[in-house]
Amino acid sequence: MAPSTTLIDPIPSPPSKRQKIFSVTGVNIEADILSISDEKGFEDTATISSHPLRIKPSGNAYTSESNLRDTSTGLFAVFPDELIIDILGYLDAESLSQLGFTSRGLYAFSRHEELWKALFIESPKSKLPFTWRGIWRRTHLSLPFSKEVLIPTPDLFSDTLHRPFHMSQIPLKPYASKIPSQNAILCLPDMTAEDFNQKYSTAPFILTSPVKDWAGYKEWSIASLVDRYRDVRFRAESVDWRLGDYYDYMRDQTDESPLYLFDRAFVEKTGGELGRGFTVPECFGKDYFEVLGDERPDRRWMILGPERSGSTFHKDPNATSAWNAVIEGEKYWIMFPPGSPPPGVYESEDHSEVTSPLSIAEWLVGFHREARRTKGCREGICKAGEILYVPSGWWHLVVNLSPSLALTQNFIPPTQLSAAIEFLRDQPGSVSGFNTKRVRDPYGLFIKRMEEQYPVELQAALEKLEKKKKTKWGTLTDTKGQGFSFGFGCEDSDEE
Ligand SMILES: O=C(O)CCC(=O)C(=O)O
Ligand SMILES: [Fe+2]
Repeated sequence: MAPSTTLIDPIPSPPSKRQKIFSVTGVNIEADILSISDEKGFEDTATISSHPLRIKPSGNAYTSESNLRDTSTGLFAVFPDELIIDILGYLDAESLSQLGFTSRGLYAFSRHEELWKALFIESPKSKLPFTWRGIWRRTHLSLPFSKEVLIPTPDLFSDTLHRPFHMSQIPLKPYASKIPSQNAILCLPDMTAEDFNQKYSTAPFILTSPVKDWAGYKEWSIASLVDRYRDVRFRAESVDWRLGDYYDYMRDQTDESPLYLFDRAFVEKTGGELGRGFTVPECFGKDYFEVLGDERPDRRWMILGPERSGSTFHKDPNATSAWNAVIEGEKYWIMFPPGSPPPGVYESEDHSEVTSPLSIAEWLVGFHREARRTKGCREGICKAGEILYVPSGWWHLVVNLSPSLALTQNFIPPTQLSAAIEFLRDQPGSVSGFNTKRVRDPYGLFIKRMEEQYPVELQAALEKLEKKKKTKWGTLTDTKGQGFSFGFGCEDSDEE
């Protein structure tokens, strides 16, 4: 592939020192000790490890006499790097390994971890108990670290091969520090339902007390959960892994976007034990989606992931709001109000699709600075024992600053009823989570149930929508009637 315009390793500042790092995965690698700083001068001395095979970004090819990707990949050399990876994606493990023996260039391509991740996840091995071995390739081949032979290819320049590992090494904590005071999400100890409905339900906030009072909160931790449910399978993206296997993975991996455990059946899987432990905070008590009974979409999830895992930008489904309670760890949230997609995120005209092909690290590296300066941006860190409220229609990206365990629930609070009705009525193609065999018309069903159980509230919400349609303001803005108010920082947010 033609070298890109990057002439040097795209790391913010030059390396000051090098040192040997002995990683948990057993790969001894040299690392650059770097000082990362932003335009406001935050400093974080961080370690960015070189690629395990010492592969470098494409731009460095300009300063080198040759590039293994051109001289040592045979006929593959005519293809762009991404296409080579796509083609290798059709090979089975045996063929991929054999191809790697043919040349140093193809050896480097054949070690690309994304290929091995796909091979393992799609293989029956991933459905059986397995031993996680620090990287996908070793895990798939059941290869102990001691049998691993690494041949460095420092004369191979490829953004495609270099980028994922590099992204996995970029320190993310600096992005969560020095939150500008005007962006800081409002923090309050607790809230009454009345205050929530009258003053606070249209902007994010963090409650700092309620989770600490949950029965069992003190006994819960990632480790105790794993101890008790080690052999129970939980959903992590497209796989159902035993919790013990996921825990081993979580503690020793270098993925750009670590597999994130997101399980909707955690109450059933733990014999009701986890369900009994939490109480919905009083202010979130009213939930109009309850009228759907068994026909409502999934509403609660247990979320577990390592440092750097998280959720890329999205809005919650069906214009629902959500609360997210952290049991262990810390989460950095960056949010934007309805109608204001974050920089770098593009929505289709009918709002049915969101395009953000970027990983969390890529988005932070490329867009965080601009996002912070964008009107409406809200940021905060939700710590263990705290709960964050996500209002309907708000965009959010979440990154775990340390290994985190959280519970989350989606709901329709009174002030967001009209937003949910509008969504179900006007965006049927984007409605999700319903069992389509049982529910053919989610909007019709919701209206029918509301008429039966809350006719007055339904009428008021429909009138609100009618009024919105008639007013010029309503047609000019698509904010679902939600403004956003400026918050006050938590005591310990880093004000400038
Ligand atoms: O904890 C997280 O990663 C955020 C989860 C989230 O945004 C969601 O469940 O919709
Ligand atoms: Fe969400």
